[in-house]
Amino acid sequence: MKISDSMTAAINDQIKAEFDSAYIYLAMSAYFEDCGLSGMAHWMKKQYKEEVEHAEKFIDYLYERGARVIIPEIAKPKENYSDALDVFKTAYAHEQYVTSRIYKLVDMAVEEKDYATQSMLKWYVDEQLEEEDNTGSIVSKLEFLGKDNHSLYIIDRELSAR
Ligand code: OFO
Repeated sequence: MKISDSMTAAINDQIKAEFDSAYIYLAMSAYFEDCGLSGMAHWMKKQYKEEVEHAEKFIDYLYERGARVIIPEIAKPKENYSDALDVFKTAYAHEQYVTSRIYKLVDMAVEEKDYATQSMLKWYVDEQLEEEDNTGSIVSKLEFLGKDNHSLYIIDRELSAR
């Protein structure tokens, strides 16, 4: 069955959102490098690569459905943050936003009775659960341990193991 034009457009829009996410995390990685927090920079760089994979997975899905992929323009990400907690709070809020986008795609696929897209999106629903949990738990850790250099050193070392 042919994928609808509206679903193709919505997935193309999500491809852009995934690349935008990638750039946001790459900019966060650069911010951490500049602060000398190389473990956090490493964590964000990994996140950037994951987001590129998310975009590619959508691209491959549209290819599979014989639909046209539009390679998007990527928005310039924010460069500066007040501290590590600010960065991870922003990342957590961003993942909640992305989850809401994925849920809208699911709603659309259900409305259109597009079972193949519903099945494909299941992976993203599960992935978003993990993404929110990952960023949210780092926010909790930063809030719990505080912002002093010793706490930052411990969390930075922990994140370097990702
Ligand atoms: Fe693609 O999950 Fe984060 O944004």
